[in-house]
Amino acid sequence: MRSCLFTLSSFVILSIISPVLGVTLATTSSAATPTATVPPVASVCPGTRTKFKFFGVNESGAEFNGATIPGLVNTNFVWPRTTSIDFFMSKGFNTFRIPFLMERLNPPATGMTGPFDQNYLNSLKSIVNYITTTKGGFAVIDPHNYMRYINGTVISNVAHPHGNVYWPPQSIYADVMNEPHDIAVQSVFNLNQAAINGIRASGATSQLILVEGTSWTGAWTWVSSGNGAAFSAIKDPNNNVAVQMHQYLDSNGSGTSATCASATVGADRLASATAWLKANNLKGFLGEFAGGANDQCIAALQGALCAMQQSGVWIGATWWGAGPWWNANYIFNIEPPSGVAVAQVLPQALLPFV
Ligand SMILES: *[C@@H]1O[C@H](CO)[C@@H](O)[C@H](O)[C@H]1NC(C)=O
Ligand SMILES: *[C@@H]1O[C@H](CO)[C@@H](O)[C@H](O)[C@H]1NC(C)=O
Ligand SMILES: CC(=O)N[C@H]1CO[C@H](CO)[C@@H](O)[C@@H]1O
Repeated sequence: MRSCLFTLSSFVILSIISPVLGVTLATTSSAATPTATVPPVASVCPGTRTKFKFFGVNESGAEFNGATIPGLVNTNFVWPRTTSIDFFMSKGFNTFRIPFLMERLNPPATGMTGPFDQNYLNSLKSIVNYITTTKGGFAVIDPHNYMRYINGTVISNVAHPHGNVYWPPQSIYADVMNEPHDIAVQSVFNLNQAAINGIRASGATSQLILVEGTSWTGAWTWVSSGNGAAFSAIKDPNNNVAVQMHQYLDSNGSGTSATCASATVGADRLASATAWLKANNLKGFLGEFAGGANDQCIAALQGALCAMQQSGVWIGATWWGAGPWWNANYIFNIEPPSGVAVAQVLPQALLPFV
């Protein structure tokens, strides 16, 4: 999401039901069942498709209230519910992107390359291990920092939160950095390339790494922003990198309205990025995407996912977003049992593409 982390914090506070409820609800959330039927995929997406290797949701919460550092768990931030993971895996999804804050993992007192906060690290490991080792899914570790650390200072080293975190399972993936913006494209490229090199040098040689460009890594502006020209040079010594892009379907692409620009806006906005991926022999991963819970957006979402699977160059996608603290009416909330996207968007727009 392209909006500034700090300005969104008051919105997030309003969204919090209660830290206590966050725990209580966990025991009931797996009972949810979508109410709409799942259309046969051939009816919404005919022809030959390549299924996603990675398909799932963002699991938000550990990055909430980013202006409060370090913040208190279950008061200012929250970790995903295991029952939410269970719910999505029971429906055939396998991938969870876990946003976290670098200021909480690497406390400001000792800085970005200092020691980790052990409580925060252990909680991150706990949910990641649940997803990967316990459930057999994939976890994408996402420093939700917009390429900035403490009060908006642009950072110079993004390898640390990845390269030094515990990495044994093959199924833990590094998202280098969420949504850099207002930083020159070549600087963002250089930081991503340095992160790949650093992560590989630290011994994590087999995991997928996802790079993100500037301009909030938008798919619709991937080429026009200059990301395309710069990122065509991305190199991974272990040859296991994909380009993560984000795409919202409202008029200005910011993910702040439940109204989609048109019924075909999903496929339209992805077209130039898909062509770029093909031309550069690279793979794409749509790490954030969403539209409102209405017929026009469902059509636009189906069109986007269909175009992606028909192209064969997109290896994954994660919906924004699930998580314990979204207000039930938050326009893209897919947290079971009653997030606004559960009843219709999930069965009609997402499940056909599992
Ligand atoms: C960040 O900004 C706030 C508000 O100006 C200030 O109180 C705080 O000390 C700053 N933090 C650091 C680490 O510079
Ligand atoms: C995008 O449009 C919405 C209204 O749909 C508005 O609230 C929001 O501020 C706009 N965001 C940007 C970044 O222009
Ligand atoms: C679209 C959207 O809701 N984006 C979110 C991006 O991440 C921050 C931190 O969780 C949220 O505050 C935004 O709302």
